[in-house]
Amino acid sequence: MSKVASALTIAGTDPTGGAGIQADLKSFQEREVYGMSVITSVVAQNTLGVQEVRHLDVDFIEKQLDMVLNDISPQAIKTGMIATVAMMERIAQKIETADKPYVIDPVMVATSGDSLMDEASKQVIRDQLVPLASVVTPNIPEAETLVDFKITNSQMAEKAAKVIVKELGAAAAVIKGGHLADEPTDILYDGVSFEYLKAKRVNTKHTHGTGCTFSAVITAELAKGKSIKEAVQLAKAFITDAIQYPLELGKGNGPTNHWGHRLQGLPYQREELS
Ligand code: PXL
Repeated sequence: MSKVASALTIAGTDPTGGAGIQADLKSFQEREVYGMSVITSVVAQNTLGVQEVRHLDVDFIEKQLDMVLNDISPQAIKTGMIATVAMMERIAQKIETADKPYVIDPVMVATSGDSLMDEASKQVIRDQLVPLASVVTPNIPEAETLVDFKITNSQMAEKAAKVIVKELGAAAAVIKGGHLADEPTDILYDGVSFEYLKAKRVNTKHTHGTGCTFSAVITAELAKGKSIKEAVQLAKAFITDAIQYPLELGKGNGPTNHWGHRLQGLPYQREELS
């Protein structure tokens, strides 16, 4: 048995490397977790926006999943962009069978404002994927879609997290506060208590792929056996550093800095599975 933790991301691509599969793999690597990936859609995009999306055939997505899961069993799985109902249903079956810690980034719209999901998929993510999740990581607009009410303050965000856990069936939810007016405080609810994860707002336009990176770090930490609370706390520190040390790349909303935490000295330990 390998002593290295591994994690699998099931998501779309970003050829400019800041979001999607590419961000996930970079984040896994930074946390010393062996990264694997199954591609759902190939996205022609850059830091300015999305130009075109090609969805892979559902049978072929399943084939990729089988090739990974029949060979190297990940300790945790995350999903990002899953654009269609057919993809979601097939992927949900595989995740249920795999029975591993599972993080959903319920990707609906890119940082650029471009939609990354069919309308009908929004119901399926709520009904079929969220109940399987260890952690769901919506931003405010995504949480609003999942719970079907407006979120304008932290009380509403707490209520949304509670609905996602108690009614929709996830083990935990983190509502990301980046879209709220003041401090970007995230709210974690694990079915028992709330935890407020605070950070100072950084004045930058380089936030492309923040959601992908944050949820990938949570996945990596769960793969190493960390608790949900520890994993989310570490991911918050990681993404704050990734935003704080921008790379100044691209003509639009540039990528975050996946090695920002090295500049900051975030606790970085080699983990071994027992
Ligand atoms: O962060 C959301 C996201 C997910 N997946 C892909 C993306 C983006 C945002 O740009 O491009 C492929």
